[in-house]
Amino acid sequence: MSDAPILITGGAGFIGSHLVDALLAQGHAVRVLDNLSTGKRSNLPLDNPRLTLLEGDVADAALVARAMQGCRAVAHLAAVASVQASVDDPVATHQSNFVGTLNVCEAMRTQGVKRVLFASSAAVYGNNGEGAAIDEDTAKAPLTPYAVDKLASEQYLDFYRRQHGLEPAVFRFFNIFGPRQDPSSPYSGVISIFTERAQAGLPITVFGDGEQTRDFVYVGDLVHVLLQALELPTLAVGPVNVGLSRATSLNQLLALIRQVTGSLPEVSYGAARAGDIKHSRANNLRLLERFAFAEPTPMAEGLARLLGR
Ligand code: NAD
Ligand code: UD2
Repeated sequence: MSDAPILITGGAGFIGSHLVDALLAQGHAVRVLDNLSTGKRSNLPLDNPRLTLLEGDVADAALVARAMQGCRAVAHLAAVASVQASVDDPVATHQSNFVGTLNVCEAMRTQGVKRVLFASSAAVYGNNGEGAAIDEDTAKAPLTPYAVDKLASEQYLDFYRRQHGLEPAVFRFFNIFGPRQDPSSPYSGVISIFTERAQAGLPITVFGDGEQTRDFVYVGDLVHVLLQALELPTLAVGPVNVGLSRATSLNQLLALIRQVTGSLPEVSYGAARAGDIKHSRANNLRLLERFAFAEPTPMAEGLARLLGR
């Protein structure tokens, strides 16, 4: 195994820190670049000598170049993950969500690093494909600055592939859940909000009738795919949806939380969120073609891990 580290931008965050754990467990050296805006030191095993944390911003080109030195691959996960933050302040989030990607590409080009994983989002499809299983060729409709920056990042990565031989593995995540997902904003992932409130005995609000569905993926199953993308000798070109192609409604989710915890606090139903997508589900045939994907973690089991049961 090469001793050259793998750089993980955003490695102190929810998804990044699970990837860090998995890589360290495999014996790899890992370098994290994170500005700790939503990520936390406590998400990282900082006493592990194979892990280095560089605190700083992916918008800082010189710092990204320094972080890249001697690395053998990159997982570029750093971004302001809140869509609402991008709507409120497109200029600031663009620095993280787009300029950061460009800095990663440039640092890779100048230092000859080839392999990069990129965390894109189902947000690039907007409302297109709603109701059907969305495949990667579904027309793109980025409706927010967040989605525009993700799609533009994908396209820049493809430019660097064609022009400079980068090997990007672009993943469009659907709804990822698991331990360490931050529940603190109203726009945080619904599972992190519902489970935190269920544990605290606080009332839960469902926006709409609860019959809207999402394609929830346990973070450990995503990490299993990311690990493969770092190691495969060759990568097929083109983005890959990360979803299970399974629809779970919020009402089903609440029933599962009740099953795992034994009880539920008061649940009320309010107005649906403006612009909320009713049904979001991935066509994941490309994922299954390109990566080994064992039977996914059942929702109840993922919830039990999240709830520490
Ligand atoms: P997260 O907020 O926990 O992780 C993002 C990390 O990036 C944090 O540690 C944060 O401190 C860091 N970061 C943000 N801006 C930075 C900057 N300018 N410089 C350096 N570090 C910076 O969120 P997450 O859910 O773990 O998201 C990881 C990636 O996956 C993001 O790119 C996000 O857009 C994408 N994604 C997540 C989901 C999901 O369901 N969680 C869905 C689609 C896409
Ligand atoms: C996800 C992403 C978003 C964007 C979008 C693209 C997350 C956190 N959000 O939004 O970044 O990529 O997909 O399609 O991954 N809800 C409640 N009560 C609450 C919170 C949420 O009822 O307290 C509802 C919400 O109205 C929605 C569902 O739960 O119908 C899921 O909400 P979400 O914010 O977890 O995710 P989503 O799919 O809207």
